[in-house]
Amino acid sequence: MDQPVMTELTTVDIQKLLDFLPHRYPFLLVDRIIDCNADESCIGIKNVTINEPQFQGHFPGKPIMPGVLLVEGMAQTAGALCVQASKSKRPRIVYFMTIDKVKFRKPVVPGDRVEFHMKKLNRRRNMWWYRGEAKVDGQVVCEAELGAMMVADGQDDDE
Ligand code: BDE
Repeated sequence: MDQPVMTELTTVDIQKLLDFLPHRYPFLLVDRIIDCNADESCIGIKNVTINEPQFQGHFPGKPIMPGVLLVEGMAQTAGALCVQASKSKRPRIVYFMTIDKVKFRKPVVPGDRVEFHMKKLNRRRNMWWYRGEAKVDGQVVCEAELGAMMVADGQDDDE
């Protein structure tokens, strides 16, 4: 029998998220991150509620989560993951550069708990690529591949 592999899956609660991400109301689109596995993978959680500004207009009388905001939630989840995983204490900023292979599978509505499953595809120097699947009740509602550049926030050189 193999020895059990020791893995430590960590949670980022909302207080820590507010440290890792610069986004604020109405544009912080993740409530919690669970199952962080170093910089490899994690799951962002967003609880969708009718009390969100986008539902005023998308659409009047027919609230549907805009698909681009699901992609933004993926980007924020992956951004928090690579900021948290970078061991350096120097502040970092993540710029998303590419979005590929996006598919919107099912509408997301108030009451849904969206999970942003993010998995690292590749990393080269300061570029990171992630594959994301947004799921509600275990069903994929949106998928995408994201590329981001992480740079020092300030005068410091990267790395
Ligand atoms: C399906 C797959 C992925 N994303 C969204 C859908 C979807 O069903 N969108 N529906 C939009 C919609 C908008 C209005 Br205004 C409306 O009256 C209805 Br009846 C809709 O289904």
